[in-house]
Amino acid sequence: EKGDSGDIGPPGPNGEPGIPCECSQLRKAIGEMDNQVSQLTAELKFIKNAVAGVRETDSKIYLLVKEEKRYADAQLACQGRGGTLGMPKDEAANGLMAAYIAQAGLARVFIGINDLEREGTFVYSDRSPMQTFSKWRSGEPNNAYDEEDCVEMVASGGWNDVACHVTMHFLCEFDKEHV
Ligand code: GN1
Ligand code: CA
Ligand code: CA
Repeated sequence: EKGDSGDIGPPGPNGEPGIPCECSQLRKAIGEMDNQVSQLTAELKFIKNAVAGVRETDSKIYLLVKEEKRYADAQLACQGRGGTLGMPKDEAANGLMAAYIAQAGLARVFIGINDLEREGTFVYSDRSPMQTFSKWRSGEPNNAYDEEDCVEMVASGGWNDVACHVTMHFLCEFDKEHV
C-alpha cells in the first residue's frame, strides 16, 4: 500500500540567466509600425475621399482636399500625391474647378498660382508663366497689406491674391499620364 508523501524538499538551485530582452529593438520596430499605420491611415483616407469625389477631364483629375492648409503645405500635400495645386489655364478648366468648389459648398480654395518669386509676376505652380487666360476678380490682384503672393479661387470661379500663410481647403490636379 502506498504511504504518505514525504516532506517538501529544499528549493532547487537558481536557473541559468535568461536570454537578454531585446526590448529596445522591439520598441523600435513597434515605433516604425506605428508610423506605417499612420501613413497607411492617411493614404486610405485620401483614397476613400478621392474615389468619392474626383472630377476629371480627358487629361486631368481634380481633387478638392477638405483639409485646411497654408499655401506651401497645400502644394506639398498635392505633390505628395503625385500632383500639384490646380492650375486653371483655360476657361474650361476654370469652369470645372469653380463648379467643383461650388458643389462642395466651399467659398474659396487655394489654387496653384503665385507671385512669390517676383512681386506682380504671377506664375503657375509648375512655374509656367501666366498666358493670355486669367480670371482675376475686379480689383485683383491688389497685393493687399503688401503680403498677398498666393491665389484663391472663389466659388464663382474668380481669382484673388491672398496671403500665403492663411489656411484653407485646396484643389489638387493630377496628370492622367502620370497617375
Ligand atoms: C478682400 O472681400 P474679400 O475678403 O473677399 C479684398 C482682397 C483681399 C482680401 C484679403 C475687393 O477680399 O483683395 O485679398 O480681402 N477684396 C477687395 O482677405 O478689396
Ligand atoms: Ca503679391
Ligand atoms: Ca487680393
